[in-house]
Amino acid sequence: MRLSRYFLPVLKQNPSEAQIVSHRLMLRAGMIKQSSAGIYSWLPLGFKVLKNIENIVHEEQQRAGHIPMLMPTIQSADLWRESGRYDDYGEEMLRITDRHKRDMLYGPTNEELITDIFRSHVGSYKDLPLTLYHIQWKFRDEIRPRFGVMRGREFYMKDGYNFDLTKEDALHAYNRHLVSYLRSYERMGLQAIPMRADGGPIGGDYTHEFLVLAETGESEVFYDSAVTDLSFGDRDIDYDDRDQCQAILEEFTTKYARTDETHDEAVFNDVPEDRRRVARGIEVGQIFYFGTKYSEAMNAVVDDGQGGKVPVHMGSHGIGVSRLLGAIIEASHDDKGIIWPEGVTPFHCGIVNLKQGDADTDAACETLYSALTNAGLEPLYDDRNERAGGKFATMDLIGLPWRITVGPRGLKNGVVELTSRKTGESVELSTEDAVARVVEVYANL
Ligand code: P5A
Repeated sequence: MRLSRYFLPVLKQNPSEAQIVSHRLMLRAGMIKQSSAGIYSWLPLGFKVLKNIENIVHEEQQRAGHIPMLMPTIQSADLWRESGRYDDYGEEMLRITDRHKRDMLYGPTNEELITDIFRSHVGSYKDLPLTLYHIQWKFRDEIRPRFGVMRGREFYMKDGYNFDLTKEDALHAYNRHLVSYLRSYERMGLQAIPMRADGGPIGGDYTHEFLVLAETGESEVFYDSAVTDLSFGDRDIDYDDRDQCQAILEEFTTKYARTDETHDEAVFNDVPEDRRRVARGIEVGQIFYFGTKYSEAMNAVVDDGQGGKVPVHMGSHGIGVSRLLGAIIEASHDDKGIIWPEGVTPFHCGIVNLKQGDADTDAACETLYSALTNAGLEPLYDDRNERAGGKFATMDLIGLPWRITVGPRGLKNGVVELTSRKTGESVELSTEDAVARVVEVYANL
């Protein structure tokens, strides 16, 4: 993409409404624009990152054997009356009446809708196990939407639902989700720690939240600092291997890590004192096992192969896709702007032409642009007639992990400059070597 033809409405001033750095930087970098409280338009740069995050989630869910689909945002109130949650959900639910005076709602989550789909089409244990998921907009009429996309009213969520014959099978589904979530967050450059939590309006008492540690996080968390040494890394996972998935769950959840809802001071005090931490975190996902809560209420039963009919065991599993943009920025920025992890960056590499209109720098930039594009990467070429300082400031603000700077002086010596956004380190290389270096970085992801 050439910046002269893109739509990147960066702000020079710090927007006064933004209280935390991620919100401020998303506004300044022209990623989002508020349309009303807690509801945002996703401008091109923000939309690109949102899609990158969504792609990682899709890939990892399908790797785990979970099946993508799409359900609507607007749901009928009748299903929610069946489960009993229509009244329970309270003012967070946005209720709508259609022209025929039917009660509708903008879905805050989809347990009812998916259970209805399941009971309409599945009647036998032979069709289990089954895990369906979608990535779709949700609406929760939060009393205090704040921090930009972090606590929105309209937000983008991946929600998956497992249907199993037995509790044991459903717990394996739970473990598969935990493993696939750990992989997903790491691909986004994040450490998200699973912590014992509370079921809230979704239900069940076996649930973990995934938290990214950050001072601006809304949740208070208590943990053994040894959990921060754990990393998922590059492992071969067989998602059908129950023992392997169970072992990973134990590896990541045995040490003390809980949100304030489930915190138990007596148990916490068993952690060696120098490892006890009280901090704040951003909840980027949550997994639940709630057994037969919805299947009993909504009569989602299967024939069990022994002449009986039994309600299925279920769980639901969510990732806050739009919230993740905020969480990643909270975890990765400096005073100049965002520092995108390579896994989610909107463009792979920036190209800065220090002397637009100079035949040699223009030609070198064009060469770089096509070489990177031909290698399957997306460069962002700042080809505007702007001062170098302004171009650098924009690149730093929008946080591309790599920048290639092209100027007449370097070209005389046959070099361009390759700079890492994260470390600030620069090296002088030939154009070919600069391209090769960037290509190699992304090939190793
Ligand atoms: C699990 C999937 C559920 O709704 N039902 C379907 C279950 N879980 S949850 O924890 O309530 O939400 C899942 C994730 O969505 C994100 N999230 C939000 N993001 C932005 N703004 C909000 N107002 C908001 N509310 C929830 C969180 O990341 C949460 O973990």
